[in-house]
Amino acid sequence: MSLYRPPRIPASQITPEHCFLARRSFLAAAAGGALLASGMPASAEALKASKSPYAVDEALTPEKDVTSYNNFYEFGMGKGDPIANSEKFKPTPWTVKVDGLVGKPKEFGLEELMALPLEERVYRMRCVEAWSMVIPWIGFPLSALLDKVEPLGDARYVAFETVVRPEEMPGQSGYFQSLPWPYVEGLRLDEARHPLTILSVGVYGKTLPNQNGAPIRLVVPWKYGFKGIKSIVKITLTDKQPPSTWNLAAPNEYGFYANVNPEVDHPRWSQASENRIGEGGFFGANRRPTLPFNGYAEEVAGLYSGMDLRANY
Ligand SMILES: Nc1nc2c(c(=O)[nH]1)N[C@H]1C(S)=C(S)[C@@H](COP(=O)(O)O)O[C@H]1N2
Ligand SMILES: [Mo]
Repeated sequence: MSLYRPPRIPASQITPEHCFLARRSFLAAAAGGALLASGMPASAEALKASKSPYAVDEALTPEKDVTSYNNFYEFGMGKGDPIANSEKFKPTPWTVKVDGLVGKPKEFGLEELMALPLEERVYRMRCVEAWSMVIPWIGFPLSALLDKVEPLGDARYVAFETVVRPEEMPGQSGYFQSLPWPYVEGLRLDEARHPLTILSVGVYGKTLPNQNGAPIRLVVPWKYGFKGIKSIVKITLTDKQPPSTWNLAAPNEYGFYANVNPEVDHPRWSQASENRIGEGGFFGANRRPTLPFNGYAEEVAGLYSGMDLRANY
């Protein structure tokens, strides 16, 4: 599925060093003004969605932060790069191929997926870089899509793949090349089928901006943000644990499970607390404790009973 090539930036540079670079380009973008004022591409469309009971009772992160402080290495490594460099990306037309160990493999047109009952889910999100946001995603449970293809009895994992379009994604070629492409991710089938796991097609009442993973991306709120693979073109049911990009790039730093766990530090920094983006003061005084499973332990801890979460990080 993915032809692994060693990343051209050393693992030691991936984080948190790139956070500093990122912050600089973010501040530069903010100084430019225009980008932040129009976080939404002209093509953003209003979406109808029912409110879901899955909603955290915390202040939403401002839309301008959700759409301008991003990780999407296909458009560059800085937090301000995705909004600055994704203008040429064309999220329509789009299809998602679902294949592998399923009874009814199928390539779904985006329209068919957007016609599924959409819900707004206000989720707490946390990046392994120790910042967090509260985001009103719009989407549908991944299980609704899996049901349509009828997974076979021996399917145990779900593999995901991002589109490869170097001509529209400057981070996938030349000087900005950083990770092996395509970006890939995976979940165990029971994680994929959990009702909190959604495919998102919108945020803040509109279709997804390119920088947030248009037209369709994964959202798994109890895992570090890097599990939330963007601009998905392929979903494959398998009987083997699939590769995941950050685990390939730096296996000692990023595990397959990537559950938010304040007790298991990243080898180079603590995971015990986090900065909530947008709450005044950048990486300032607004540190809060990080919760086990990002606050979703009641719903998902049972998925991991009996597992050593220090070994399976
Ligand atoms: N294809 C792809 N998906 C990706 C990434 C990426 O670089 N490429 N970055 C991940 C990381 S590290 C994070 S924190 C989230 C960020 O999602 P957001 O920018 O919508 O907040 O996307 C994840 N999905
Ligand atoms: Mo991340």
